[in-house]
Amino acid sequence: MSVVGFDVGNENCVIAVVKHRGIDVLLNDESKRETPAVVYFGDKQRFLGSAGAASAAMNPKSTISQVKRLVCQKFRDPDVQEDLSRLPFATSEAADGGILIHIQYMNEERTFTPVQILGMLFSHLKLIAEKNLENSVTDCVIGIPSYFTEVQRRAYLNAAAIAGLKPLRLMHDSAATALGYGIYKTDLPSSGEAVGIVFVDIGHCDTQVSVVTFEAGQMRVLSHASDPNLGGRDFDEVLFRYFAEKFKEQYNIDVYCHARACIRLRNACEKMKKVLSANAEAPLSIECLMEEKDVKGFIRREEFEMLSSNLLQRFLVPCKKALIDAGLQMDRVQSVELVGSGSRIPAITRILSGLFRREPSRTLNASECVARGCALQCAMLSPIFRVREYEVQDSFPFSIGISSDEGPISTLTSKILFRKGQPFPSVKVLTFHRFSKLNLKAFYADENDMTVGLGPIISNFLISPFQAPQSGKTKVKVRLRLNLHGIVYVESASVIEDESNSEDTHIPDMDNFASEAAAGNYSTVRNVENGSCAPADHHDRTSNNRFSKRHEIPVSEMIYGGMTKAELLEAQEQEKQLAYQDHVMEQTKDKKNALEAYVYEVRSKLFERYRSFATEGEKDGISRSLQQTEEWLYEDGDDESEKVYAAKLNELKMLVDPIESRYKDEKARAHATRDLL
Ligand code: ATP
Ligand code: K
Ligand code: MG
Repeated sequence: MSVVGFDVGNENCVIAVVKHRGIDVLLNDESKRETPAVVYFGDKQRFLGSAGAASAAMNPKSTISQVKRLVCQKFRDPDVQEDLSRLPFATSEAADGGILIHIQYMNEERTFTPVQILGMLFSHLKLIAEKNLENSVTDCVIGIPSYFTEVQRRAYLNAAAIAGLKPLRLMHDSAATALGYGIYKTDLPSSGEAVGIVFVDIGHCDTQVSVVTFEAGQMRVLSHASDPNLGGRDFDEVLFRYFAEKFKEQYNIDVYCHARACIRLRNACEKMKKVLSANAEAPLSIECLMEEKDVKGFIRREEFEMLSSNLLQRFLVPCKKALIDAGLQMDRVQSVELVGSGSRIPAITRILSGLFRREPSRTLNASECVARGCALQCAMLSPIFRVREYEVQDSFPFSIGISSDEGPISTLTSKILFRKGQPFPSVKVLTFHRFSKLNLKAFYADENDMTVGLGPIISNFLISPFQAPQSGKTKVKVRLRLNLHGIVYVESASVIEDESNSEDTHIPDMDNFASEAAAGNYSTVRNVENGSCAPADHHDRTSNNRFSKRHEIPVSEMIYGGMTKAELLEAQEQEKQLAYQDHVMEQTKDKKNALEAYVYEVRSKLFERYRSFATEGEKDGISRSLQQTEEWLYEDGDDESEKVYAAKLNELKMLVDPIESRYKDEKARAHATRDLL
C-alpha cells in the first residue's frame, strides 16, 4: 500500500509519493512529470493523459479537456456557455441542469458527465502510480481549490470513487503547498512571533491566494481568497483575440468560423505566451491555418503586457482580500511564494512586487508543490507511515449557516454554525426541543464568500422519528461535523432523557449552541456517506453527575446536486467496462507487436543460428510463412483480435520450434562434451 498525492488541474496533473527518503514525483508513460488532463476517445479505446493530448489537434471533437472547471456547473450559466464555446467537443444540458458531454465512441453516441471524465483521469493517474510503485494505490490525498463548494467537493469524492481511490482528505491546494513549504523550513524562530507567508498559486484557469503562518512544528492557514476565472488561459485569449483580429485584416480570414483553426491558433498563442516569458518578442507562424493560407505574426512583450493590463490588475484583488481576511499587516509578511505554472509571466511578478513591496520568491517547485504537499499529508494521515509530528491547521473559506423549522407553522431560525476563517475539521453540538421530528438545513451564509455561482443550499437533514414524552417536547442533541474534506453533515442525533427531574423544561425553546474543541485530531475521518446512524442506546454521566439516557435517532440526508448511490454504482460499472475495453485493446496491440517482432527475429535467425539446423526445404517453408504473415499484418490482419494474433504466432512457432530444439540440443551436447574433457 502506498500513500499518494494527486494534483488534478484543468491543464496538468501531477502525482507525488512519499518514499523513505522524501517525496518523489512519478513519471508517466512518456517519462513526463506532468500529465495532461485529457481523455481522447479513439476508434476502439480511450487514450488518456499524454497519449490523449497527442491527438487533440487531429480529433478535436473526441478529445475532452478542461473538465475540472465544468464539474457541477450549470449548462445554462452564461460563464459556462462562454467556456463551452471555446471547447471543441459537443455538450448539452443534462436532466439536472448540469453538463453532458457527447462522444461518438465505438459506433455509438455516448454521453458522459464532467465527473465521469474526471473519474477517468483519476483512473489513469492511479494506473500510472501503480505501474511505478508496483503496488496497489487506494489511499490518497487530492488537492482542490479552496473556492470549491460542497457539491464540487462531493463530486471530487465521487470521481475518486469511480476510479477506486479512497481520499483520506481533499486538501486545499494552498494548504498542501504550505505544508510542503513548512515541513522542510528549518530557519523558523523556535519561539516568538509566527512567520507570515503569502502563497499565490496561478494555474491555467484560476488564482488562489492564502496567508499562512509558520512556527516550529506547525502551520496555520489564516485565510483563503481566490478568483476562479483568472489564470494562464486568459493570457492565451488576449493573444488569440489580437491575432484573430489581425488576420481578418491581413489575410481576410475569420478563425472564429473554423473550429480547427481556432484550436490551432489558441495552441500557437499559448506557445507564444511561454516564449514571451523568456524573450522580449515572439514570432507566430502557422501553415495552412484556413482557406489554405499560411499566416505569420509577431508581438513584443511590451505590447502583450499592455493588452493584458486589465488582467494583471485583477491579480491584486484576491491578494488584498486574503491579507484583509487574515488580519495580517504587510510588515508581518516575510515572503510571498509564487507557484502554479501560470505565474511564470514576468509581468505578474512585477505587479505583485508593487503590492507586497517585495519581489515574490520561487522557493517551491511551481508545478509540483500541490501534489507534493498532498503526498505528505497522505503519509501523515495514513497509519502505515511515520512522519515527523507536524500540525496542519487549515481554515475554512465559507461561513456555514444552519436553519431549523418546526413543522409547517413555525418560523425559520437561522444562525452561523461554522464561521469563515475558523479551523477545521470541527464539531458543533446543538440542542433542540421538538415534538417528533427535526428538520435542519445547512447553507452558505454569506454570498460574498461564494466565487462560483452554485447556490447557497448545502443539504437537508431529517432527524426522525423520536417520541415526545407525555409532558411535551423532547430534548434532542445534534452533533454536526465539518470534516477534513470541508463537507458538513450530521454525525449523530440523540434524544436526551433526563432521569433526575424536569429542570430542563425551563430552558427557553431556543436552539442552543455549544461548540466542541475544533478537532485537530484526524483519527475520526468518516465516510461522508455515513449520514445516518444505527439506533443505539447510551448512558452518559453529565457534568453535574446526574445520569441521563441517550437514544440515537436516525438521520436522513438530502444532498443538493451530485450523484446518488445508484448513479455512482452505475458510473463505477461503466468505468470498469471502458477500462476493460482499453485493456483488451492494449493486449491486442501487444500481441500484434509480438507477432511482428517474431517474424523479424526468426527471419534473421534463419541465416545465423538455424543455418545448419534446418533443411533447405524447411527454410523455404518458414521463409514463405514469414513473408505471408508480414503481408497479412499490413493488410487483412491489420485490425484483428488478440486471439487471432495469438493463433498466428502459434502457427509460426509450430514450424520453428523443432529447429530451435535441434539447435538447443546441439548446444547442450557441446556443453556436456566440454565438461567431460
Ligand atoms: P488549474 O490550477 O487552473 O486547475 P493547472 O494546475 O493545470 O490548472 P498549471 O499547470 O499550474 O495549471 O499551469 C498551466 C498554465 O501555465 C497554462 O496556462 C500554461 O500556458 C501556463 N504556463 C506554463 N509555462 C509557462 C511559461 N513559461 N510562461 C507563461 N505561462 C506558462
Ligand atoms: K497542476
Ligand atoms: Mg493547479
